[in-house]
Amino acid sequence: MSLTTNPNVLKWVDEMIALCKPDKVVWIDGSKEQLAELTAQVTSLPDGDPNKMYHLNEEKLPGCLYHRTAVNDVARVEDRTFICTKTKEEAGPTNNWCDPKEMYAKLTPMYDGVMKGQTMYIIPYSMGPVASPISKVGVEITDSIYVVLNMNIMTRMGKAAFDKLGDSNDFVRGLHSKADVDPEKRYIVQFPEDNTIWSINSAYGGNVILSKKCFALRIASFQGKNEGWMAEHMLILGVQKPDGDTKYICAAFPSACGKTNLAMLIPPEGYLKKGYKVFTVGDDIAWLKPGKDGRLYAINPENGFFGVAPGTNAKSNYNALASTMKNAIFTNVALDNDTNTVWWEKLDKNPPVNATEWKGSKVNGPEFIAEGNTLAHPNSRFTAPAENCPCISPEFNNPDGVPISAIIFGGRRASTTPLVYQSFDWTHGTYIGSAVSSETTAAATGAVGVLRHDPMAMKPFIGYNVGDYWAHWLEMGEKLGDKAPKIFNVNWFKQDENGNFIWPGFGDNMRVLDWIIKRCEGTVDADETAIGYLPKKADINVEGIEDEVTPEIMDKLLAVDKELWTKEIAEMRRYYNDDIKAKGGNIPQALYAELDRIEARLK
Ligand code: OXD
Ligand code: MN
Repeated sequence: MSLTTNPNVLKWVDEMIALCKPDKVVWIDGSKEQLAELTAQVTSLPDGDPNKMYHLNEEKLPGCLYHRTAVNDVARVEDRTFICTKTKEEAGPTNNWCDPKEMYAKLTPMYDGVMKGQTMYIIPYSMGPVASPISKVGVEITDSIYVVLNMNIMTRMGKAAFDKLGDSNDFVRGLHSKADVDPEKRYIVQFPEDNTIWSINSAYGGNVILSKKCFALRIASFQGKNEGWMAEHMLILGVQKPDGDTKYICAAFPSACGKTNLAMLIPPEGYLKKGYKVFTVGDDIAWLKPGKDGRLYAINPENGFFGVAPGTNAKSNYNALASTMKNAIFTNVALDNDTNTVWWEKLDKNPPVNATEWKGSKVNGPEFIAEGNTLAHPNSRFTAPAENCPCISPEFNNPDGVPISAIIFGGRRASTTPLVYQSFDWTHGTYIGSAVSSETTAAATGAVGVLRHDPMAMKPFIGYNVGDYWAHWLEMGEKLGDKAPKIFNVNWFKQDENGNFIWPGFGDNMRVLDWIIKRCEGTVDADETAIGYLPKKADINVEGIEDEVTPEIMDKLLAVDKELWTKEIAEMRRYYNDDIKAKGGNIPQALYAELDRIEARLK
């Protein structure tokens, strides 16, 4: 029985049923009983079935499930991701584009009868608290129970989303089929003008949890441009100061640069003693809209964390690890067969001897690693409910969101970029966002360790022309005026001549947040340099880490090397001209003017 009488939903669902021809259709109401039934089904599949999920140790990991995807289906596939706007210009130089008619014509035969013999699940969900005016509704159709169970963690899933929608046509239509999981026929396609997403031949999270990158970033960024708000690849955190006041900060870093770690940071001892606390509102995506008081407010549209497992441990991110301890899903990590628990690289120093590695072979963990293998895939993931997080913000479900004081950009940069600096104003901050670049990691397929431009950490996620996206940023700044958040840039990854990281990072990043907050409050001075405002050396609190971060190291961390920056600016001009403008991106004149100004100051 359908869960809604919304004629727009029913019409679309009927069309998709006619296309995919499932044997059975199940509307997902989000009830405990239905989820238990689906869990029972998927865990009772025989070993070797590609859809199989496994229960884990009920005492140690209650309610947790384990799954392995196909070995060629382990990450987002940017080369097979398309933005299908009417014209190529609208999609711009950072996206693969195809004419929507052509793309529908190509994919329709692939979906034709694809669910024969199978069940179609229809998942209504809300992105953001159901009661929030900033939230939006999506419906995902899928043939995968794994997707249903992930969507249950990552979104507010179930009938309440249809109640929110009423009879409106403003919902995002997502269609997913695993099909044959054939990488040659894998497509992740956004049709922003139709509020539609089609994903086929993948069963990996980032390609199939359509609420996440496809809706909450690609489609939502397009909607935001048209409706006067912003969808950004940003964590949201709150720092509660000893006086009880909480300042909220958003930060955009490219994939796998530690957004989840920063979002869940535990302040160093000295700060804890003084009474500082950090609260997580979101770890990956922020939807930002001006509020009634003219300030910028953020909600986290998601309801869970889809985090990279390797590297997560009690020290690097205690709160993330704690979030995975119940009702979580683990994908492509390793199993400890003695305890029926999970393991991944850097979880601890004791890889299981009786292990199953991420591809499914039984191995001796320590020996397997000694032979140069990893037990977990480098992009293996946990899907964990936000409510599990020990430091989840009391404002997490606030329909109005939280007021943002600062926006931080950053990336992995071995040199050039100092630990932290502040933009002169919003326009300069927009330039800084456009200049985000990072050494690549394993979150997407492709070479690892190569420097790539990733404007606002949104390169794979901007649902329209990047030049227009920058123009939208500038417009938002104008609208916000002097109520706009202050914009900063950070780099936790600076290295010395021997390739060692010179900033301790993790919880110690609190020391940088402290400076940022003081700048927002106007209680600390700064040095004006060619690239922006830099901290005076004594203003980054190093109490407790003086041995590690000596004054000489601090000099290095805060250095603005003229030669390197002259090269950086030349590279940015090349990037603007060759990679963006020459390929159809309309770069706002104001950004070129920023480039000119930095260049002049460097001279
Ligand atoms: C993610 C990503 O999964 O950015 O969050 O790749
Ligand atoms: Mn991300």
